[in-house]
Amino acid sequence: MDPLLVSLDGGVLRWTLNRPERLNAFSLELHAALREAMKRAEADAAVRCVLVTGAGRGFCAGADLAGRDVNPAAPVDLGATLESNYNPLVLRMRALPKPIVCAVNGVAAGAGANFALACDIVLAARSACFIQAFVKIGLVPDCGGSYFLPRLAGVQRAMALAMTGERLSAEDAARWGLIWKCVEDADLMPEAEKLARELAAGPTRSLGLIKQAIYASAGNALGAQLQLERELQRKVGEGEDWKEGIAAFQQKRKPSFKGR
Ligand code: LHQ
Repeated sequence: MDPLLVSLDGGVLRWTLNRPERLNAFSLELHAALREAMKRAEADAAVRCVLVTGAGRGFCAGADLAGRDVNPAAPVDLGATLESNYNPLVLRMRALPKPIVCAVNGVAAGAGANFALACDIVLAARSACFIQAFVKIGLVPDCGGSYFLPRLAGVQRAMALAMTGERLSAEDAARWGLIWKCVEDADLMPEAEKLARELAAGPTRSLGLIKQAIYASAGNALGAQLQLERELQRKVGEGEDWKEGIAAFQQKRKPSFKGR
């Protein structure tokens, strides 16, 4: 079975994590498929938004723990898989100059929870939940969790989530600002698809630079951020979509952005 289903429709590249019998846990094959899918998202101009979700009842249960040798003869370097798989994935997601929408359809645990938080706009079904499961097996948060959590939810909530591994409901995740919205289960895919389609029809250059600006703010002082805004506004000003945006406003019609 393909560990990742990939399809392109209306500018939306859909990634469906597809190992439902393991709650879509990350295997090496899934990582390899995500690398390919990311390559396509980066290179194909027809892709103007990515939509990520999971097959079956779970979103993603983190690293696949099933086949792990717990008594290996040689010492194991757990950092190696981060270096070769998770870290490049998260960095490429953040650097992709196109929006990534995540529809969390069920439990998101360990690296699965933080993979969701690495996306740009996250919606979750009411029955979904987020678990920083690492501590339960004697690990530390990875896949960006120790970066995203304190920034999204504050240090205190991040610390308690990471130290207890307590399950956070989708509703609380939305209330705490970890995610954009919690919606009824039946509404998750229609809402996420609607949002992804709208973004795919949006001014792609502008969306990519919005992403750059918002993420850069975490490491910038106000002065540097204002300079960045000036640079980014210059860049979008070299494209076509802003002209269409203003023309459409003046002509009282909907803009037809080309993503250029
Ligand atoms: C799974 C998994 C799974 C395989 C459920 N693997 N099969 C790790 C290691 C090294 C270096 C770098 O980074 C990392 C990153 C990490 O992500 S560490 C954290 C790994 N994830 C976890 O610790 C979560 C483990 N899973 C759970 O705690 C539970 O399954 C949750 C809370 C996610 C869901 O619970 P339930 O809804 O009760 O489902 P379940 O436990 O019955 O799982 C359903 C099936 O999925 C079951 O298989 P089975 O054959 O018995 O039906 C599980 O074994 C399998 N599964 N997670 N990570």
